[in-house]
Order: sequence, then C-alpha cells, then structure tokens
Amino acid sequence: MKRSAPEKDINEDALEVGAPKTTAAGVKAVMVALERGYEQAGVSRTLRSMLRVNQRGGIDCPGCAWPESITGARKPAEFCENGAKALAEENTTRTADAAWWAKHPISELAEKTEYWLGNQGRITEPMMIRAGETHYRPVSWSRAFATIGEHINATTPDRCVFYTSGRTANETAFMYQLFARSIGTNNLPDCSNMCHESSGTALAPTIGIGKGTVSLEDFEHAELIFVVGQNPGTNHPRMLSALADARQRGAKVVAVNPLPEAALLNFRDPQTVAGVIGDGTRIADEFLQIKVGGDLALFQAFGHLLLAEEARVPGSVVDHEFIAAQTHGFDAYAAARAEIDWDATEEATGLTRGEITSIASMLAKSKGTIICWALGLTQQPHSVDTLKELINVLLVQGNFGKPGAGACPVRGHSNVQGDRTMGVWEKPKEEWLAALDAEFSITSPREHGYDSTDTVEAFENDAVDVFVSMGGNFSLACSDTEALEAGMRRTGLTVHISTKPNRSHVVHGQTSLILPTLGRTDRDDKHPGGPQFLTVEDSMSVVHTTQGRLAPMSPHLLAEPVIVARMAAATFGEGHAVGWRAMAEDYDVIRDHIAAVCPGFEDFNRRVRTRNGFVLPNPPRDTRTFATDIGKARFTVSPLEYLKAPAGHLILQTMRSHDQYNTTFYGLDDRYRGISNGRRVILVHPDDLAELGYADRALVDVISTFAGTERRANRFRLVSYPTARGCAAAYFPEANALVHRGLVARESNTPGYKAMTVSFVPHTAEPNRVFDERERPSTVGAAAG
Ligand SMILES: Nc1nc2c(c(=O)[nH]1)N[C@H]1C(S)=C(S)[C@@H](COP(=O)(O)OP(=O)(O)OC[C@H]3O[C@@H](n4cnc5c(=O)[nH]c(N)nc54)[C@H](O)[C@@H]3O)O[C@H]1N2
Ligand SMILES: Nc1nc2c(c(=O)[nH]1)N[C@H]1C(S)=C(S)[C@@H](COP(=O)(O)OP(=O)(O)OC[C@H]3O[C@@H](n4cnc5c(=O)[nH]c(N)nc54)[C@H](O)[C@@H]3O)O[C@H]1N2
Ligand SMILES: [Mo]
Repeated sequence: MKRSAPEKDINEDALEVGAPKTTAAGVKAVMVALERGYEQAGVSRTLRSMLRVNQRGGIDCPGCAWPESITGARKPAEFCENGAKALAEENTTRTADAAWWAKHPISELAEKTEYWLGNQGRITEPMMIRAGETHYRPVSWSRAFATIGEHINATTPDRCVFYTSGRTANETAFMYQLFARSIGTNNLPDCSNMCHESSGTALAPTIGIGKGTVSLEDFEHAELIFVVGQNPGTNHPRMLSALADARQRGAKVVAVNPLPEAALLNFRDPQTVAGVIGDGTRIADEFLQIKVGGDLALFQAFGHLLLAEEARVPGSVVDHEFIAAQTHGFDAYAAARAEIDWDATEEATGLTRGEITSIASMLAKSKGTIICWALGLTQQPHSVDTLKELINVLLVQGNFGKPGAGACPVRGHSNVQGDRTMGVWEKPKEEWLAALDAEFSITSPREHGYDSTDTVEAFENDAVDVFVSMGGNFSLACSDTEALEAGMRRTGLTVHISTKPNRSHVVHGQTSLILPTLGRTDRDDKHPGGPQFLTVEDSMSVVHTTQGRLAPMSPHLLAEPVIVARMAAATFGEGHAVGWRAMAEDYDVIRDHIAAVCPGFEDFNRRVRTRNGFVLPNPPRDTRTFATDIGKARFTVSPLEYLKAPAGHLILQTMRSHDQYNTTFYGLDDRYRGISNGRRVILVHPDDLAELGYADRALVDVISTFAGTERRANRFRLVSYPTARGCAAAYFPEANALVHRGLVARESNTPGYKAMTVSFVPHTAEPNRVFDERERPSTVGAAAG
C-alpha cells in the first residue's frame, strides 16, 4: 500500500521546550519505534525487517556500528528505537516517483528542509536534469551510465571526485575505490574524514592500528569504563545494554560530557522486564561536566595524577614491565606530566581539582580500563593530541591486550570502518596500491587525493568536473554550506547514488543524475546465480554478512555493485583489465579479489559464511604487540591546549537530536533533551544567557568568527539549558553554515564541528551570510604546560 508524505514542513515557531529527561529508553522507546515503522511502512514490512535485524544471517542494522555479540546469545529483538527508525526510513512505502519529480520544480525543492525532502519516500527510477531545466525527469539506466562515461572521459582524473558515505557495504566500497583508481585518481573523500578520522590519525602512530582494541566481551571484564564525548542513548543505544550489564557486575562507569545526556544518567532496557517496569539502571557512577574542548587538559591531569600516585606507592599504578618491553617514550612523557598547572587545567575543563582527582583515583585502582569515545573528541583543532593523550593514559597502566581493557572509538555509520579497510581512502599506502595493481593489472595513481574538507575547497575553487556520491548527503554534511552549495551548482556533472531525495540532489551540478539503489533491507536477487548478500565490518572489527529480504519498492532499482560495474563499463568500454561484469553478477567474485588484496581477508568467502563471520587481526588486542614503524607503542607529549572564547562569545558544538540520522530527520522530537517541533535552537547555560543579556527563547542571528572572517546563520532560538558554562550546543546540519572550512582538526583535517567561536545578535532580516575582515578573536588559547 502506498502512503502519502507529510505536506507540512517544519515551522520553527512551533518549538516546544520541556525539562530534559533523566532516564532513557524504556517502553516509550519501543512505542515510538513501532509507531514510526507502521507510519512509514505498515505493520507487516516493519515486523518482518525488525525481527531480522542483527540476527545471524539477517540484516546488519544501518543505524550504527555497535557490534552484536559473537560468542553469546542474541536477544530475539536485537535492535533499538533508533535502529528501528532507521529501518522505517528505508522500508517506507512512500515513493518519490517520476510523477513526484514532475510536480516539484528545483526552485521549490530548494526552499524545503531536509525533513520534508527525506519524508517524500524512496526514489523509484533514474532521474536526470540538465542546465537550464527546471525539473528532474526520468532517464534510462543506459543513458545515465553513458552520460557518466562521457563526462569522466572528457576531463582529467584529478577533476573527478568519488565520495562515499559509511553505509556502503564492503563489496561496493572495494569496487568503487577500484573504479576511481582505474580512472587515475585517489580523490576518495568519505564521511569518515568528518567523523573518526582524528581517531585513526592518533591511533596509527601510537598503537600501530587505526582501530579500537576491545571486543564486546571486554565489557564483561572491565573494572572501569569511560564514555567520553559520546551520546550513546541516541547514537548507539545498544551500547547501553553493555554498559548496564557491566555496571551490574560491579564495573564503574564515568561519563565525560558538557551535556548531562539522559542515557548516561539512567537507562531502562526495554528488552528486560526490569527495564519495562522498574526505575532503570543508573549508567554513569560519575559525571564530569566538562567544557567543550577541555578533554586534553583532563587526560593530561589524569596522567599527572597516576604518576604522582605511583611515586607515592611504587608499583601500584604503572605497568613497568609492559612499558619497558612494548613502549617507547615513557621518560619524556613522565617528565612532561611531572608538573601541572592547576589553574589552567580548571579553566580548560571547567572542573575542579577535587573532581578530577577523585576520578583519577578510581583510574589508579582499576586493573582493567576501557575508554570509549566518539565525536565529542574528534572534531576540534587539537583532537588528535587529545586522543593521543587518552592513549598515553591507557599505556601507563598497560591497558592493552588484556581482558577488560583498551581503546574503544565508537564508530558512526554501520560500515564506515569497513569502507576504509576496503581502500576508500585518499591517502592509500603503497603496499595496498601495489597489491591492488598486481591483482588487476592496473596502475593506480600514487599521488594522494582529496579528503572531504579538500573537496569543499575544490568545489569553491571550481576544481571539480565530476562528483559521484555513493550514498550520503555531501552538501549538508560538510562545512561552509553556502559556499559549498554554490560550488556544487557550478560543477559539470553530479551523480547521486541514493535511496531518497536529499539536499545534495537539489544543489546539483550543471548536469545531474540520481541513481536509485537498493537499501540494506531490500532483496538483491536479480543475478544469474540468484540472491546475493553483502558484508560489513563493525566497530570492533568483526566482518559478517548482511542480507535484505523485503521486496524493493520499485522494479527499477539497481544494487550498488551493479551501478559501479556499469559506470565502469561506460567509462572504459569493452576489454578493460578489470572484470567488472563478473563481479556485479556474483559477489563471491568480488570477495575473492578482496581476499587477494586486503590483509586479514584470506579465504573470505568461506569464513564469512560461518555462524558469526570472523574477526580481523588486531595486534594490540590479540598479542599485545604494536605494528608501528618502531615496532612499539608510542607515548607522546603534547602541549596543553583548549578552546577559549573571547568575552561575549561562547564555544559552540554541534550534535545530533534523538530524532535524526545525520542529515536525515526521522521526526522533530529530541525527547531526552525535552526539545520538540523545532531545530534551529542554541542551548546555552542560564548564567551565560544572563551575562550576555538574552532571555530564554530569544530569537537571534548567530555569528561565528574564524581567521578574521564571519559566517552568519539567521533565526535561531536561544534555549536555557544545563550545559557546561561558556559552551553552547546546536544541531547538525542546521549549524554547518557557520563552520569555516579552514576550521579543522590539525593533523586529520576533520572539520571543527565542535569548536566554533560564536556570538549572537538580535534577529534581523539580514542575509544569511556576511563576511568582513574584523579583528581575529583568539579561538584557540595555548596555555602553559
Ligand atoms: N540515531 C542515530 N544514530 C547515529 C547517528 C545519528 O545521527 N542518529 N549518527 C551515526 C554517526 S555517523 C556517528 S559518527 C555517531 C555519532 O555519535 P556521537 O559522537 O554520540 O554523536 P554527537 O551527537 O555528535 O554527540 C557528541 C557528544 O559529544 C559531546 N561533546 C561535544 N563536545 C565535547 C567535548 O569537547 N568533550 C566531550 N567530552 N564531549 C563533547 C556532546 O555533548 C554529545 O553528547 O552516531 C551514529 N549513530
Ligand atoms: N556540524 C556537524 N556536521 C557533521 C557532523 C557533526 O557532528 N556536526 N558529523 C559528521 C559525520 S560523523 C558524518 S558520518 C557525516 C555524514 O555524512 P553522510 O554520510 O554524507 O550523510 P548521511 O546523512 O548519513 O546520508 C544520508 C543519505 O544517504 C542516502 N542513503 C541512505 N541509505 C542508503 C543506501 O543504502 N545506499 C545509498 N547509496 N544511499 C543511501 C540517502 O539518500 C540519504 O539522504 O556528517 C558529518 N557532518
Ligand atoms: Mo559519522
């Protein structure tokens, strides 16, 4: 049965603000999930997909990259409210078909919010628009592919860019990077550049692998678990079960966050009886309400205090044997942490010396510590240093390669880690390219390509002729929305491999194609050898299958591997060295190539068909060894650095509401924070509001300052909220227009989405963006230490 989409768009004046919640999940979560499912897809499609999620042989939940247990039993319903919403989004029986596109000119779509666009339904056939036209119109698949081939062949490889969003499965990602490299470019930006790039950049040189070192089973053994810069109640709800179980067993949990996120405080597991009728489980034993950007200072203080405790009681804290055998640089680290500037530390963190010391003593006593983190630590100028400091603290106590200990970056998109493993990377290693070239008899380019931030700049400089987007929503995900969109509009060809309409389709190139594809839950069976499955890698390096079973909403959708193969055929013609067609017909063929190229994937086809899939090698976890260039783990020394707002300014972070998936909005209810029906809000501490002279709910324009320039975004409402002092929070992507593309994490080039310096002016009707060369305020203060 087809359903119609909401006619109404967001009315920001309908904003409602209630008190923030102190408990997450519970029955309400189940009800909301089912409601959204039924609304979008009806009862039968909803139940059929939900019961198969995260089961062995089922669909990998597209919601997040949190793993499923590989050793233990799985719950009959291994999903969460937000995973269920992600499924409902995809399973929807609403369609944005040819008639829909004919009804809505681009000029009209450009005025709509992403909420409205995304709610129109699944795209049913390939669509095209050319310069001067007002509407997208249907195009045949063969014409669409021919157009892509023509444009690629008419320009040089360095002017082609191939973006990947992290839902892309391993097989697709592998073919896609092979396609880009066969053309001759490493321009392979991906969402990971905007997400956990800082994590990989910090981990690779320090522990020799750019991934986490814990498995889900480690949560059953840890004594102390940190959850830093992460909002799992919304973004990784299944993680709460692991935390609640750990706590019930006696582990302590410490949350570090500028916001008192409900789920960090209390959680009712909707999958247990106690969770449905009881008061719930407290999640965090301790909550450090840190200032945005203060974590480097915090972990330096922890390092100092651990060493001080060791000096007081020798042999009680530091794992000397491990440090001597497996690490490098401890003496320099110990020397740097011997002194501490408590005034600067308190200013940077907004915490008292007492608070920090009490958590440090928990840390000193713990025999197994896991530190989990997400984007609260990756999107600031000094992010890579911050993460290296977390690693220092773990190394001091030997928290690697033993049960219940390690580093746990919690990834976002369900296969973002796998995409990188498959070679979606603008800075590929020589060994990797050599293996690829040998397998396919091609010559991959060696020059590094664009990451996401470079791509924004390339768009602004008219350096892109062809932009292909494998999923995702580049225009809204990146920095500097307005300049980026203007650049995208000037580009020769934009190609969007998508499931639903989004903003990037609307700010399209001179010629633009939308290629509709099968999603995770859709059956992929139009192959000579019958139905195919795909594979993904979760946040803990487990590789397993995913296979949808629902009838696709349209007979015209193509699977992603087929789309890549046909783009390649149209570009290279007959007789190309790579056997594209064979791969698209039978995904086992792709997997055999992956087995030959990617370390750890030997015998891929057989091993991935076993009950739980397989775990990729991870030297720190498996053997307590570190494959860095020196064969040892590295301590590092970074100067103290934190974000400092000049008088009259605040530090703005951007975050997700409970009702969105990145740029996709499921609804308008950020339930745990008590904010509904509006998204253009800025959460500010009541004392800061008073100091700045604004009333709660005041309507303002926001000005962000960076490097002598300003960006302005109009019409936000200030909301009094218990965030840390001096800090503010707004939703992504509404605030992206405020992010200067030059504001990035230094070594990883990840946008500084959680590090803007902003001020407010009463709302006026001024245009959205102004530049002027005012004095540059000090955005980043480097203090002594
Ligand atoms: N339902 C749902 N699930 C998702 C997503 C989604 O949009 N919706 N997105 C997926 C993706 S791609 C990703 S990457 C993950 C993102 O998962 P998260 O990283 O949890 O996402 P954010 O909403 O950005 O939340 C960041 C958290 O860090 C805190 N924070 C901000 N600045 C700082 C700081 O300086 N220090 C500290 N200690 N904390 C800080 C914020 O208050 C917030 O609680 O979730 C994935 N899962
Ligand atoms: N200010 C600010 N900006 C941020 C962030 C932040 O915290 N703050 N976070 C950053 C992060 S962590 C990330 S990961 C990026 C996200 O950036 P992206 O990954 O680019 O964005 P998404 O919103 O996840 O992509 C949604 C689109 O994917 C398409 N899609 C959905 N399912 C499928 C599928 O199965 N196949 C295909 N081909 N397409 C599909 C749909 O058309 C949908 O419109 O945003 C970044 N931007
Ligand atoms: Mo992400």
